[in-house]
Parts: sequence; C-alpha cells; structure tokens
Amino acid sequence: MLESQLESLSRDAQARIAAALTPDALEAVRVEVLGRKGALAEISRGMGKLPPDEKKVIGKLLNEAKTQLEAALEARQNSFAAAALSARLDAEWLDVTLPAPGVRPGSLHPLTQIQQELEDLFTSMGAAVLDGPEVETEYNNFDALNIPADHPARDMQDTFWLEDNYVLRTHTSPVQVRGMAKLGPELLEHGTPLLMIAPGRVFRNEEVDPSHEHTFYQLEGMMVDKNVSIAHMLFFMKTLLTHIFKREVTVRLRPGYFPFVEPGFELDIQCLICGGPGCPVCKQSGWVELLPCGLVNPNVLRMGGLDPEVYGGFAFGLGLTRLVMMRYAIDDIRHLQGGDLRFLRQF
Ligand code: FA5
Repeated sequence: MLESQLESLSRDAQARIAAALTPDALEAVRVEVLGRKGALAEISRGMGKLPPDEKKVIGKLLNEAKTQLEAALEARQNSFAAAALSARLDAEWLDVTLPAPGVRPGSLHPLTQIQQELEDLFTSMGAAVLDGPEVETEYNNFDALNIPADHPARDMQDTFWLEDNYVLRTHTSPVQVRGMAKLGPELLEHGTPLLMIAPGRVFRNEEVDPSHEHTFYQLEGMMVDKNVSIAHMLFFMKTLLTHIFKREVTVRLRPGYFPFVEPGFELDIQCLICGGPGCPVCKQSGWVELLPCGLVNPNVLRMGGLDPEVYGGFAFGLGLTRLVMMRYAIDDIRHLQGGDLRFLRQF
C-alpha cells in the first residue's frame, strides 16, 4: 500500500518538476514533496507502524525516491540558471570590435584665434610680434610712457601694485618701451621701419561688469620711422578692422588723452551687439571704445633711446577682448574667462 503510494507520489513529483516554468514554481514542488512537512516526510512518519521487514523495504524505496527527486530538482534548477545567464548575456551584449568613440577634438579659445589671425596679418606686413612680462616694472608701465609718479593719468588705470615697484601691467604699452630698446636702433639705422605688435594679458583693479574685466587682453601696435603720419596709423587700424570683420564697420575718431601720444585719439566702433541704439555692452551709448591711438610722444621716443628730431611714430592699444566680443556678438565679457564649456564649444 505504502509502496504504490510512494511510486505514484514520485512519478507525480517528477512530472511537476519537469513542468515547473519558474524557480518559484520549482521551489513550491520541493517544499511540498521534500520539505520537512512534505509528502515524503509524512510517509516516513507512517513507517513507524510497519513491521520490521516491510519497514526495511519501504525505507530503501523512500531513500531512492528522495535521491532521484533531489537530482531532478537540481537538474531543473541548473537549467533555470543557464537560461538566466544566457538571457543576461543577450541583454548585456557588447561588440568589442567596434571602433572606440575617440577623443572629442578641442578648439582654440576665441581670443587665441583672433590673436593668431592678427599676428598672421601683421607679420605679413613685416611686423615683429613681441612679448612682454605680465609682472612689469613701475618704470616701464608708467614712467617711460611719460606718466611720472605724480601724474594724474596714473589714476586712469586702477593698478594692482606688487612689492618693490613692480605692478601687474595695466596695459601692453610697456612693450613699446621694450620694443624700442630691443629693435629700434638696429632696424632704424639700416633704414628699416620699426613695426611691431604685442598681444597679451593685462590687469586692472576694476569693478567687473558686462564690458569690464579685471583681467583682459590688449594688442599693442607701434611703428617708428622717419615721416610717420596719422595717415599711416589709420591705414594699419583700418586694415586690422577690415581683416577681422571682413566688412566695413562704422567707426568714429575722437580726441583722446594718453600721456604717451600726442595727438591722441580714441577710435570707437559702432556697437555690433545692439547695432547702435544702446545696450549694456556699449553702456547704452551705441559705441564701444576699441582702439585708442596717437602719434608717439617725443618724450617716449627719447626715453626709448631714439631721437625725436629724426624719428616719429604711431602707437595703438587695441582692446582685444572687446574686439572678440564684437566679432562674435558676445554680450557679456565674463563668458570669455568663465571656463564654461558650453560657451567654449561654440568656437
Ligand atoms: C590703454 O590701455 C592705452 N595703453 C592704449 C594706447 C596705446 C593709447 C597706445 C595710445 C597709444 P585704455 O585704458 O583706454 O588705453 O585701454 C585700451 C582698450 O582696452 C580700451 O579701448 C578697451 O577696449 C580695453 N579695455 C580697457 N579696460 C578694459 C576692461 N576693464 N575690460 C576689458 N577691456 C578693457
């Protein structure tokens, strides 16, 4: 009686194991058949009442059934694990033969791009490109440019003073002094005009707003030769602007005071952000100060070791950062050094 009950239980359990479609369904079969309160345990408990001979036979059959069912359960469990693994492999498939995405190409900062364009333009016209230190002597930044210690023009440029009469240069004009000393005598003696530009970073203790930074870029230009006139100066400045804007831009020339030029001018450009009516960049005036300039003051030539009776020159100090703003219609100077990649990736 117990024998046939065991046989049909075993057959039935085998069929259910084979039919289980999920690990949960399989576990339910295991608990029902092999669990502590399961069907086999119940048969095992009923064996107590059997005579010893029969007990032995049933005990053996019970063990065999248990072993077979455990093996069947394990095999089915393994098949679930294999299926899960292969599903995972399908889901996480990766083609290791695909080419790598590569490094995203960077680009030059718009200031660098325009600086390089101007360097190319001026070297094509025979100019030297000079560099000067950002930490400059008080003498080169002011005195040699005809701005002695007690001169009110020092107040025009709010200066970061360092120790021992050094300053963070407030403009690129000290490179005029360095350029004259380094190149002037040799070139001029051989009848070659001194033509130079000096792009670079300058510093002022400024209140920062849409058109003013404490750290910005200028490009100094200078020519010294015999018979240099304002017409030469205007030629170079017009060539510069046409080269950068690739079209005629509206400019105005008005008197400007700088102790190192005489006469001095301010060349303003009509604001290309608003087109004239006024905006925060042009301080509602419609014009942007871009290119102060003038004929080199004789005192500066003298301090540069050149004879003002023989030589004359012009100089200009382009606001390079503002030029970049005008070319790309950048409406706030702070974007340029803000380091925001969303801004920089546009160039
Ligand atoms: C000068 O710095 C003179 N050295 C220029 C010069 C050179 C005159 C040679 C004559 C002969 P100024 O302080 O105006 O001048 O500055 C020159 C240009 O720099 C300005 O026209 C403007 O375009 C730019 N600039 C001045 N201050 C700032 C600032 N805080 N932020 C951005 N650009 C500025």
